[in-house]
Amino acid sequence: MPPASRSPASRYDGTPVRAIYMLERVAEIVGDFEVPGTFEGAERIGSGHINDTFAAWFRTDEGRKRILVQHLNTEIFTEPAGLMENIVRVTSHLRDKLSARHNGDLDRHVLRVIPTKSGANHTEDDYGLWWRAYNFIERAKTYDTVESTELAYQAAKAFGGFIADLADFPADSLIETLPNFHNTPRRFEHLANAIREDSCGRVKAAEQEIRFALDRQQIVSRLIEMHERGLLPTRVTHNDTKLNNVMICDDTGEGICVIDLDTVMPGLSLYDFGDMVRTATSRAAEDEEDLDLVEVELEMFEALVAGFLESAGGVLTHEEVEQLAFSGLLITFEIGVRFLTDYLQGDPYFKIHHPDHNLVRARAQFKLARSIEVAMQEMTAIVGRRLTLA
Ligand code: ADP
Ligand code: GN1
Ligand code: MG
Repeated sequence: MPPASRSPASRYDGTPVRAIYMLERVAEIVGDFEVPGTFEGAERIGSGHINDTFAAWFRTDEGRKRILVQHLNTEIFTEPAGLMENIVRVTSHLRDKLSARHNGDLDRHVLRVIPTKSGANHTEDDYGLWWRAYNFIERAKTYDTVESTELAYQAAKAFGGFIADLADFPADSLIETLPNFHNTPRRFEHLANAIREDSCGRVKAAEQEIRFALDRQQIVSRLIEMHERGLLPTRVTHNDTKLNNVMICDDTGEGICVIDLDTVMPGLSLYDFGDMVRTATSRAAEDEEDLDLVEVELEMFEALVAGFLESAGGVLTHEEVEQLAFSGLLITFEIGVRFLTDYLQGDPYFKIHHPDHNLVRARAQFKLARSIEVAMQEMTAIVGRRLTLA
């Protein structure tokens, strides 16, 4: 029996031994939750780098029903109780906001934590792993890569709506589930330490990427400094707004529900916009090896700006809007730095599918960052035009 989430196999997501092991755990814990019928089976879904996500289905009098069951990685999220409390409070706030506007099925628009039979918001299995369950959003899916400007627009509108709906939520009442999550200067320091230590002897293989990163120290502090000077407000933000963290409706193509709420905490709106630029301006995958395919598309960027301002424009300040283009560069660079650091340290954090995976991911982020640098004037002009229109 492999040990829990940090067995050597665990970093290679999808290995047969881990897949079977985790499915066994799902079958073991699913009955702890308020489930809709008789458990029939489960399958792993999604392509997240941190948690383990499963669809579990049940036989009921009205046919088959699914719920979402997820293992929360408590080696990364070391305060799981506070994290779940954050999610329960934020989703209930969103639900109140939505119910004032929608007559439709709220369960398609906001996550609902399914309680256990004893009323808790999670359960622990015999090995101490944390599990939670959510309503399953049917007739909708996530996209790992952006296929159209419409998709970019819809995703940005949904993430912008998330910020707008939480603008009146007291940010300081949430715990910081991962302190300094988007502290880019600190991420940069971690990289410098990993290079100095070279604990896995990988520095040599990553020389080019290291040089690219070290050459850009001058960009890392801009947003944090603006925040410290009071120019950018603290908000309740999502902090992990990659494209595949929003469910897109199969029928309408609309971004209907923001998911993956573990990192919802006080932050800057620009972190959220920046990660959309990273994941939804190039059609290439996050781990694309053909770097010629990794390139910012200005039409996608324009669609992101339009969608984000459509829903969040009413709450954003002038300074926030002015930094939209820069935020794309910063967050793309920051996530590249994190992938590179993880590679140098022997992949302790992100799940990987092959030994060089984090290096490949870092390379693609840096190529995209470079292409954003080149396009920065045009991107700034796109935002400027929107500002003039407003
Ligand atoms: P991770 O933190 O590992 O990225 P996510 O919460 O993003 O985990 O879930 C992984 C994937 O599972 C998502 O990209 C999405 O495709 C699917 N998923 C997550 N939550 C739901 C849900 N409530 N209903 C339907 N699918 C979901
Ligand atoms: C992780 O959990 P997931 O796959 O949605 C990571 C993000 C990174 C992203 C890169 C808690 O997101 O910060 O931007 O990978 N989440 C955490 O794809 O570290
Ligand atoms: Mg996710």
